[in-house]
Amino acid sequence: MNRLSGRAQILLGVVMTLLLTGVSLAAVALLHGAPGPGGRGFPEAGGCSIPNLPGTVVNVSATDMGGRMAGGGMMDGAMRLSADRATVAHGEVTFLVTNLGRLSHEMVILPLSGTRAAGTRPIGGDGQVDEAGSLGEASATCAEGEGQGILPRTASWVTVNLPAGRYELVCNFPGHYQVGMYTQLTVT
Ligand SMILES: [Cu+2]
Repeated sequence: MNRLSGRAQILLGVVMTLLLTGVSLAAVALLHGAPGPGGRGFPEAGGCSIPNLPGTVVNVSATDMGGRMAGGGMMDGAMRLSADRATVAHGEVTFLVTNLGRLSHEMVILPLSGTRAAGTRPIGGDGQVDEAGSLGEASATCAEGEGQGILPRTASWVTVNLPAGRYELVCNFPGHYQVGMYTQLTVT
């Protein structure tokens, strides 16, 4: 191989690499830019393809500070679960939970009895709260319902029939509830 054809080959290699990079970037842009059939999810839901979601859709987002420790423990408020509304009409409701954090999370729907306020459930030795009375959960990656957790930058969803009442949406990964992963939802 002479020097010229060697250089030509290198040049061809560079051009091909640039071309392939361009194609990949365009494909990624298409995947991220195109709204799913439901079109109601956060764009940060990553590569998850979200189906048409039935009923009233409540968008829930999970955030964290990347598991950063402060003073040997996690600060209160270091992780959050927030919904785009505080009240919703009773009936068919779909929760679309998007994980914007850097750790895995989930969302469990628990009833709030009596006058109990969100965030005041007793926490067990395992760092979790009792899930008795759960109406459903979204804890699968890019899928509906129960799973092993919602990986960062992905989403999970669950459709439930909610009677009127007070509810608390919680993340029951060990330790997460006690540092702020809960929010109240009133069903009218
Ligand atoms: Cu969590």
